Amino acid sequence: MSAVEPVLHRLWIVNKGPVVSEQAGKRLLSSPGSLDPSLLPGLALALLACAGCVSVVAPNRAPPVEYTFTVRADKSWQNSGVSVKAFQVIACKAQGEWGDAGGQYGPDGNKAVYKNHLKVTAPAFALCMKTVNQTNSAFYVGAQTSVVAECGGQLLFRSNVSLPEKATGEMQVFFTVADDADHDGLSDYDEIAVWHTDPLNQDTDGDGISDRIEAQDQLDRRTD
Ligand SMILES: [Ca+2]
Ligand SMILES: [Ca+2]
Ligand SMILES: [Ca+2]
Repeated sequence: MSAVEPVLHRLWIVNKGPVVSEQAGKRLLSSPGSLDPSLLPGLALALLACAGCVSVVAPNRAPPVEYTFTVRADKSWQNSGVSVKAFQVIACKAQGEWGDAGGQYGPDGNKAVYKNHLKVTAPAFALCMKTVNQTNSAFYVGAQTSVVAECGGQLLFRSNVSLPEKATGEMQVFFTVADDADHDGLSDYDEIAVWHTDPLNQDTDGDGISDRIEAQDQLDRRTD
């Protein structure tokens, strides 16, 4: 499979990081030509440091490493062995199938039956993810998603609520873990390489709508 694409799932799990605005903006991102990226880092550093809203760190411009993990049809959380830090962006794609005589389910699970599990409402048997230190919440991954880590720890995967006894099959999960210096929910690499936004500014164009919301809006328009 090709590298994980920097896409945001339509069922984006609530980003608990500090974003500038959660309002449903409908403006497109500024065109790349409207920004001079070479001028932004210094100005953004100063503004953000004065505001005290984010720690000032250099953005990571390297493409993130892609990991692969196989999730068994199993009732337990399974440890991928990959660690994340709080506020890192985890982008996932998954494929495969598990089930039994009652049905076969891909990563998006049984969309006819939604279940609540660890504060996540997702299709039964859908693929879910959390860190080992998350005790009361998880993320719905499905076939594709991008989420912000709530806390640090190794990444665990399993189905949303228990699969039936004797279920078989497996899911292949392909994922990346990338830094997000400004905590806006877009990775440094994606901001630089894909969205042409400032990795040190949560609201590059200063319109009160965060870079992540504007990126999501662009994706929504592409898929409508
Ligand atoms: Ca960012
Ligand atoms: Ca940004
Ligand atoms: Ca904006």
